[in-house]
Parts: sequence; structure tokens; C-alpha cells
Amino acid sequence: MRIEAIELTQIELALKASFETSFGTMDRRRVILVKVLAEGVYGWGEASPLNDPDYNYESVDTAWLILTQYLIPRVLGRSIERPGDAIALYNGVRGHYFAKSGLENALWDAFARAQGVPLARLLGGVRDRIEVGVSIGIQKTPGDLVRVVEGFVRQGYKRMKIKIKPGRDLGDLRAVRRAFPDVPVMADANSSYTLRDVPTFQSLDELNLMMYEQPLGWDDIIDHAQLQAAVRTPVCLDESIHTPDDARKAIALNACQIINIKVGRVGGHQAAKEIHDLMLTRQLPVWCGGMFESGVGRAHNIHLTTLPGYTLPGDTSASDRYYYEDVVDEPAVLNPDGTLCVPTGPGIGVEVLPDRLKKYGQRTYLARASS
Ligand code: OSB
Ligand code: MG
Repeated sequence: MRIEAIELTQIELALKASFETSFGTMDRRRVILVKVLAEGVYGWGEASPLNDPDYNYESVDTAWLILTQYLIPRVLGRSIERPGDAIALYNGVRGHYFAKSGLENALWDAFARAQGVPLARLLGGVRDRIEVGVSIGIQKTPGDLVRVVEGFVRQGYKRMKIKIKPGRDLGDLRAVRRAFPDVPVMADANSSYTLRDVPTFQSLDELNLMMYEQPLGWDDIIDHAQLQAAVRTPVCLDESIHTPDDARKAIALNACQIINIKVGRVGGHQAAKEIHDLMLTRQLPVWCGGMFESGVGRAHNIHLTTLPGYTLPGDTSASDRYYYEDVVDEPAVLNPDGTLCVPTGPGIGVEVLPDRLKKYGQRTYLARASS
């Protein structure tokens, strides 16, 4: 398939409720939508680093720069046989996986559309619905948190992920546990603790949480192994896993028992699949993380989650949990049993609405191959 044109649109959507984590508060979400045109078909991807470089080193502006200056010039006019072949064309560009995933995932969508099959089929998916949970930001008080959790439990979400930071951990999680003794609950620290906090995690062990997500350094796997050896609750890595090699090393060191796979953080579906396959052969569970994606990235997450190793509910909540209005038709809607349906049309199975791109677009870029 020859890559003939690539179009970028940066959009900005207002969040229904601001989202506080250990690294800051977010009210508006900017992402870059990537459209690829190739031999009569198109495909959509989404580059979704955070607005600012506070989750990892990428931001929306660095992704725009890397896409326009380094990735697009390397793939434009080139022919590839499989979507993952694009990686070899820009492998010389180190890191910047969110930028790369926007491009690679647009190619996955285009290949699936060209074959007339849902992306899930191309990826090797085995489910037509996926179980989902919700990620809940730090609230003003533990009482407020319990009320927010209650709302999501009522809607049917399968597990509650609570953001924590030093000083906002035991009190908040004990309050949630007291109110909901049987609901699956986990905690995400976004790298806000150090090994000095091991006793805090040993105390949290009493609450029977599903896992501690990324408690320590954003690029660490050594200290996490020390923490895992000191606690009963499984450690799950998010920020630290950028490549299949990172996953292999983390497992070899016993730094975690679970991995949160974010397709953007690892550069696209090819690497996400390799990490999934590695974990499956080790009989270790994975789940699909999220980055407050728009409808394009959300659809990619949903198709990815159909692979057999995604045995824990992911962070891909319904569209109305984040935004008043999405940029795609149909938006993802929560079923009463806490699942999302996998779109059945070709590719990602949702269509980007041109009027919404106009309404929420901030800048565009178009590059065409010379014929
Ligand atoms: O650490 O998983 C995270 C959102 C933005 C950046 C990092 C994270 C998150 C979430 C929310 O937890 C996931 C989602 O609902 O899309
Ligand atoms: Mg996380």
C-alpha cells in the first residue's frame, strides 16, 4: 500500500469535569488526529500525549514537531505490506512513541478498511464486547470521592481506579473500601512515591486492592522490583514500559505482575501486540490504559482490548464520561453490564465528523507524496 497523503488536525475538547492527578489538573484536552490516504482508502489514528510533558516527556507540541519534521517525511510516498512495516522507516527517530502511534495506528485502520474487516479482526481479537472501568481523579475530600465512586458504580463500571499521591492515599482508599467492600478497586500513583514510602504500601495491603499502578519513578523498573518484594498487592507498570524490551526486563526483574498497555505510550498496535503476546506466554494479565482520547483513539483502544490477554477491565470509559460531544459517530456508549461494544464496521468502525473537526480544530497540516 502506497502512502499518498497525510493530514494532521490538532483538536481541543473541554472536559466535563477537571481531572486531578499527582502531577497536575487538566480541564481541556488537546490531541492530534492523523488521517492517512493510501490507494483509495483512508485511515485515522490519534497521537495523544498529554498537553504538557508531565506524564512522560512528550507533549502535544513535541508530537506535532516529530510528526511533521521527522516521521511524515520518512513514510510519504513509500509502500508497505503491513502496517507494522512503517516502524522500520522511522526507527532512526528515537522514542516519541505517542507521535509514532498516531501514524502507525492510522495505517492499521487503513489496512483493515482496505480488507473490509474490523480492526479487531486484523489484530487477532476474540471478543465483541470489552469490560471497562473508570479512572477517578483526586477529589477535594474523601467524602467527595465516595460520592463520585458511587455514581460510576451505579452506571455499571466494572472497577474503580483511584488516583493517589502522598498524603492522599490511605484515607481516601479506606473511605472507598468502607463504602464499597466488594467493588474491585485499584490505585494509580503516577510516579509520586519513592522507596521511603514502602510502609504506606504495606498499610494499603490491608484493603485488598487489585494493584498499585506506577507507584515509583516514571522511568524506573529497579526500585519497583524492591517494592514488589515488600508488598502483597500486585504492582502494575504504566509509565515505565515503552517497548516490548522494557516489558521483558520488568518481568525478568519481578518489577511488576501486571502491565497497563497504552497503545500510544508504546508507539502503536505492533508493539502493543508484542507486549500482550509476551505477557500471555508468561500467563500474566494486561489491561488497556487510556489517555483521555477522543473518539478516534478510544475506538483504537476498544479494538485492542479484544485480544485474549486483556483479562482485566481497562480505563477506556464511555465517551460521555469525558466529553459533552465527541468527534466521531458513533460515540462509545456504556452497556448496563459495564461493557462497551466493539464497532463492527471496517477498520476502527467509527467515522470522524468533518463539522466537529472544524468546530474543535486548532491547526492543520497536509503533506502529499509527489506522484
Ligand atoms: O496514568 O493512566 C494514567 C490519564 C492521562 C494520563 C495518564 C493516565 C490517565 C488516566 C485516565 O488514568 C485514563 C482514561 O480514562 O483515559
Ligand atoms: Mg497510569
